[in-house]
Amino acid sequence: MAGIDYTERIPNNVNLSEDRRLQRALEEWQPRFLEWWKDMGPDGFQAKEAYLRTAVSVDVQGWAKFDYLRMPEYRWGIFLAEPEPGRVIGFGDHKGKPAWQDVPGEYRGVLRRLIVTQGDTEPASVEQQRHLGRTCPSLYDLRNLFQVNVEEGRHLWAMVYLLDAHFARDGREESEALLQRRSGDRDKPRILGAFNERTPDWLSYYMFCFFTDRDGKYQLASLAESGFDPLSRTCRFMLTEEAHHMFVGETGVGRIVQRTCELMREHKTDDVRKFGGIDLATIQRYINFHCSVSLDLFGSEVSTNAANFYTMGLKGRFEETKKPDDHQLKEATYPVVELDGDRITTREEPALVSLNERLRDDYVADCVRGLTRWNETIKRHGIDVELALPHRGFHRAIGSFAEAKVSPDGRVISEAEWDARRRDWLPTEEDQVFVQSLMQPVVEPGKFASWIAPPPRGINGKPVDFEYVRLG
Ligand code: BYC
Repeated sequence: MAGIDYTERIPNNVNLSEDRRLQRALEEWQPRFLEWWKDMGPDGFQAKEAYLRTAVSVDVQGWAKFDYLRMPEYRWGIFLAEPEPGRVIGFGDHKGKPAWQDVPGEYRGVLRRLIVTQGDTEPASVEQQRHLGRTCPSLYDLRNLFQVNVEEGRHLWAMVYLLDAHFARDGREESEALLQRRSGDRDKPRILGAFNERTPDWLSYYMFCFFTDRDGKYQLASLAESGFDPLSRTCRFMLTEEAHHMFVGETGVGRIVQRTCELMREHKTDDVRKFGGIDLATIQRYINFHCSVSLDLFGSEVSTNAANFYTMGLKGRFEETKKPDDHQLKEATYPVVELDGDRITTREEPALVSLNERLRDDYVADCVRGLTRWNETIKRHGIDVELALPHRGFHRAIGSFAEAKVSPDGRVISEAEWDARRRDWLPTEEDQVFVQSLMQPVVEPGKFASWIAPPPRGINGKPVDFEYVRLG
């Protein structure tokens, strides 16, 4: 098992003690990170003990241990997946050459930008979720929120390590700036749109974990293919932690759907609001919102940036090495759904500039799998409603659809129709006020809020009524 050195101030498996310069840079950054965590991390719970998992190895078997700890004492550290001996670059112009252990000089700016964009999302999500603890639907859910938060903190460390280790002074400045930007701040916002949206309630939180963390999975998987080996190894290990975040999202929404169905059956009505549940129509509007802002995170359908990242060997496709083609894509084409006046058409575009769309397609297929499971729950209750993903052109702010108004079922519509129907499609102020009204904390072990079903099992073999966070 590849161990992590916990005797260091910064646990790591990168021999930090042998690199004095890097050690100094990270040790200078660490107190500022902790200050940021105290200011912007989970509000009101810094002194409470939570039952959290901490990475202790990068081996897939037995990589984490569970224990009670206070979040500021979490051992944030630097863990890279084990190196693959003889790894070569898998795609683009440098395909077949040895993977880079140092930043290739000509790609320095582009690579730094990619790492900073990835890094910026991590603290952003912690900031977005800062106030949720106070309205937790159970101790089980509270613990899961904190687990996700500390791991996003560690993912920030992962990117800061790359910046400090490989980009000298520029890297240190970027590391500092990652702690300066703030989600939703008008003057110093986070870089990508979805990370400046609010996450004011737990329905939004679970939607965020389902849709937005899943963008994280696909972006990290593409960066895990990178020819820059330290980035690849870092992202490979981050994906291990990321899987739990999507579990939290999928099961969180799934449990809300289940509770709604139970209330619908019990009271023989669609209108479960008066019984303390969230009606399926509201859940659908939240899906429409979170799905559309997350689709924006993939960038434009046709993107020379994406083509360049690939040709340079910096960012591959999802499961690049498993694809049976030439991994250069100079002649290939890819079908891209585009806006053509007031119609939506599919056009063959050069594959290289279509890489964002291709990744978005992989992502959508993965989202559909989750939705299918929620719909199975609805069906099991004998209810004739299906939740659906909105059309990819719906409510977009990035890419060709940003210019148009598109209905969730994929029709290009007039501004007037959009204005008239918008309330049916996106969460309304009333929806938000209603959902907010349900957000009353439930903190007795084993008890759950009225609007969410308990999970079938607890964490790490513990029972559902385990005291996941000690509030006493
Ligand atoms: N918002 O050719 P374009 C995660 C900018 S989530 C604002 O369309 P490109 C996590 C773009 O930067 C994963 N701006 O797109 C989840 C560019 O600006 P410049 C995060 C946007 O460059 C939950 C211009 O528009 N990781 O880990 O091919 C919790 C034209 O760009 C947006 C990454 O994103 C937007 N939505 O692709 C915690 C991976 N979209 O250069 C964590 C790294 C585009 O003209 N990033 N723009 O000034 C990338 O690979 C790429 O930057 C993007 C954009 C895929 C985001």
